[in-house]
Amino acid sequence: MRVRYSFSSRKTGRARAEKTCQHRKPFPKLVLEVIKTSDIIIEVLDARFIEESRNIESEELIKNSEKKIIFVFNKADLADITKVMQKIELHSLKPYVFVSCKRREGIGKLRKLIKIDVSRLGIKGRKVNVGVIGYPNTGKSSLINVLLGRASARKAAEAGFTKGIQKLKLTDDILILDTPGVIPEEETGTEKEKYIKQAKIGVRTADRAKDPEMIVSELVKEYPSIEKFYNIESNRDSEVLIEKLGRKRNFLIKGGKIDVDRTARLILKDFQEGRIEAI
Ligand SMILES: Nc1nc2c(ncn2[C@@H]2O[C@H](COP(=O)(O)OP(=O)(O)OP(=O)(O)O)[C@@H](O)[C@H]2O)c(=O)[nH]1
Ligand SMILES: [Mg+2]
Repeated sequence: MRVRYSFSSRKTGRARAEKTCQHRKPFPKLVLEVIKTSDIIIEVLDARFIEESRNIESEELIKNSEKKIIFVFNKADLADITKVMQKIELHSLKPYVFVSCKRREGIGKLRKLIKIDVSRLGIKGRKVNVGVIGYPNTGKSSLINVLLGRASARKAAEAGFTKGIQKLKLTDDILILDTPGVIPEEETGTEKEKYIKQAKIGVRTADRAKDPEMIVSELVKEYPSIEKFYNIESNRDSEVLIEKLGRKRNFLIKGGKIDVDRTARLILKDFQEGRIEAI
């Protein structure tokens, strides 16, 4: 099956990169190259949206090439792990580890999982390559920086930040590969469902989102936590919520009307950055 990918555009640095291939390559060439080059692959998922942030196509490519895969559920500081474990069957995603790059939690366990795989592979005479893949904005570069204990992989709140493959030295024997976030075009769901899902993960951040009002209207239906967060009663009607919140924040345009776009983007930003509980 030919898999086509799309990706957003951000700039990334390449500080301390041992070897870089910074020029853009079309997907899936880049994904295939990462999988081909890597002995072990870490798929970084958003702990709040584990199923939604999985790249099934990439997982299949990895499985078919008989490479090891480790699942990292990042941004665990934003998720209620007990609820996540009740909601999702994690058995098929072993080995996995909940990580918070922000709080530097789960890193020791991840290091152990990498070491177990490295010693099982028993590669001699060359470095072991560990590729890090995942949707844009899941925290791949942040994870690498925490693993390395220094800011080497460039990260940013803006999705699509990393471009090209960046190779960094994890230990004398292990190289870690930072890659740009990838959205498979073969994602399931309607265009609208895909768009909402990507908005949740933050593939396109609030400042760049198209139609933030539509996204917010869907999020408000799904997450009562949004109303609670702003302490506004709106009966899950986003128009009412935006109107009341805009007025509260004094987000006004000419004629004293509410700046609907600005208010919707604020809600989306608070949601994407985890200030609002997503479960
Ligand atoms: N709360 C929280 N935020 C995180 C965590 N890890 C990363 N982030 C934030 O998520 C955003 C994206 O981080 P990056 O490391 O640039 O993500 P990436 O997957 O490399 O993104 P691309 O290169 O665009 O694919 C940044 O604002 C990070 O600060 C975490 O564990 N918790
Ligand atoms: Mg990155």
